[in-house]
Amino acid sequence: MTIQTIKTTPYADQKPGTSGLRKRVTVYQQPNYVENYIQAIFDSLEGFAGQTLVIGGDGRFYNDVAIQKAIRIAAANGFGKVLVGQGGLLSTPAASNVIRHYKAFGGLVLSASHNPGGPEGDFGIKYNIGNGGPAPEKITDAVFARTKVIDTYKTLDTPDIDLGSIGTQEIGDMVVEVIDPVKDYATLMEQLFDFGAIRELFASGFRMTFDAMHAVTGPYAHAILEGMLGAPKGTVINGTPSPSFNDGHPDPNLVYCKEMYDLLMTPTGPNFGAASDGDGDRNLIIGKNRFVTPSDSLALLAANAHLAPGYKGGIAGIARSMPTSAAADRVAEKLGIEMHETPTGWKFFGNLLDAGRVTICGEESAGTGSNHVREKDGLWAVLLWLNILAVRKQSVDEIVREHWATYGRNYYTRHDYEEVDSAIANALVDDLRGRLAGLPGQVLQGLEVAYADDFTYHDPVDGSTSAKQGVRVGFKDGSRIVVRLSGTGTVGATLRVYLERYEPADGQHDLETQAALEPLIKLTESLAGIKARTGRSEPSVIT
Ligand code: VG1
Ligand code: CO
Repeated sequence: MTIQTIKTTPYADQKPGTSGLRKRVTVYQQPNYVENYIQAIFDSLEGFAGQTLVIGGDGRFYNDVAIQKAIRIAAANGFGKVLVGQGGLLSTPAASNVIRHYKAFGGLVLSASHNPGGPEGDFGIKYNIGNGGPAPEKITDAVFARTKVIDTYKTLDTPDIDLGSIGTQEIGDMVVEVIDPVKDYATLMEQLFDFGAIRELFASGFRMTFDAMHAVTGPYAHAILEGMLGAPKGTVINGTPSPSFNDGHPDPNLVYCKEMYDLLMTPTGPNFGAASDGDGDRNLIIGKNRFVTPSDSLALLAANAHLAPGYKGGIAGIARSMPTSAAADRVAEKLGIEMHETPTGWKFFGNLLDAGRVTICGEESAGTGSNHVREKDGLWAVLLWLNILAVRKQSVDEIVREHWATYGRNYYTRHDYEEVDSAIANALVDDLRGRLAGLPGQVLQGLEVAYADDFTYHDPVDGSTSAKQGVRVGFKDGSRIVVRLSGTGTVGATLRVYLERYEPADGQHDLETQAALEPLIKLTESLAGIKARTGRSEPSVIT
């Protein structure tokens, strides 16, 4: 079989964002769009000849087409082997595990995560390195530079590979092995958690609902929760992956999981509700009468991780993205362990995890994970919660309240303004940036500004610097406003406003979140003029 070298012309818009290259499917369907991007990735890497590449995706529309292209390009570029999930499926954390477990050179994760799918929806490609985590900026910058000048790509002229059955095939000089997408991941979970205790919990009548949102976690949740852990059939809902996510929005938040939230607020509902996103790396946690914010969940998981066998020796440290609330910081302080604040996106946690400086990481955007892989992991978070509930024999609400009574409560919300005109959004953030220097010391609506800056991260492991990661204004009382633009949207700009206010351990823990944050909401408007500039009367999504 001969390797073909095909002439191509560059696209100007292949700049990877917070988590890979996300675009409308119609953009990806342009001639050579996928080929250019994958070839640009390979052109930016060295030393993969004869090595293994992992490929898998969340099963969304165009997954099947892009995987076939990726396999051919990998073969033509000299990879020795491709490991691909059966049916082209691998959740993002499972892909990370497969890369690590089989010591692959890296992997391609095909997903646009929580963005809608289908022919009119979004698609995405992300490259992960040998530690199983998203490529660091050094690589994504090199890939973008390469996409701007690429003029050829390599491929093979072969029929499509059958991804339906497990086993080994050959294409050119490369081996393609189709693997069970769930097995290795389930084994890893069994090592980390006390499955016996969780089985007993279900056997005792504890009931949960897990919403897989018609996305990739369905097969994982069926196998682990209903299979290995004995949860009753029907515990997992929407558990069959669909290329369009059943025309839904696979984002596990209170907007798209409203029905489950309502169910958990009724006396006859289950004890526990959880959901995961399109590619299986996010989690939503709701106990009976208690929604747990992702920032609180990070703090709670860190404080209780030692109850699970995989973390019984304690945790080395915690990392959170900058916009995530400081709730976890208080846990780290009490445990006397390292605490790190990184820019948004999982790629910034990789170095800290590899260096053994942190064990648990999290983001306010419903992402939590640990050193077991190098991605955030939705089902992992659900299983750690279950393990904690099984050991503590308390309800989610009781555990949350005890936590606040110990550490205080960080009231927290995020307001998103989606599909804002990019020029308006950029000007808004630029103007805010321009005024930061004058803010410290000023008293705004009764709150004194302690600091105001645009977050710059200095990676303590490799010494790299990432600037302009979000505007933050902190106040003397611990309150904070953060404003940044999303790096995962595909249309216009998404403006994210993150608001936080601290109430001490003996303070008021029962306020309604939006009411508790109302003064900060007003203050943000007077500082940034979002409503006036965007013409929006309210956020598109409040989480
Ligand atoms: C968002 C979240 C961020 C998360 C990223 C990828 O990025 O804020 O915390 O890591 O999505 O998650 P942004 O740039 O849009 O704010 V996923 O589950 O979409 O891979
Ligand atoms: Co995701």
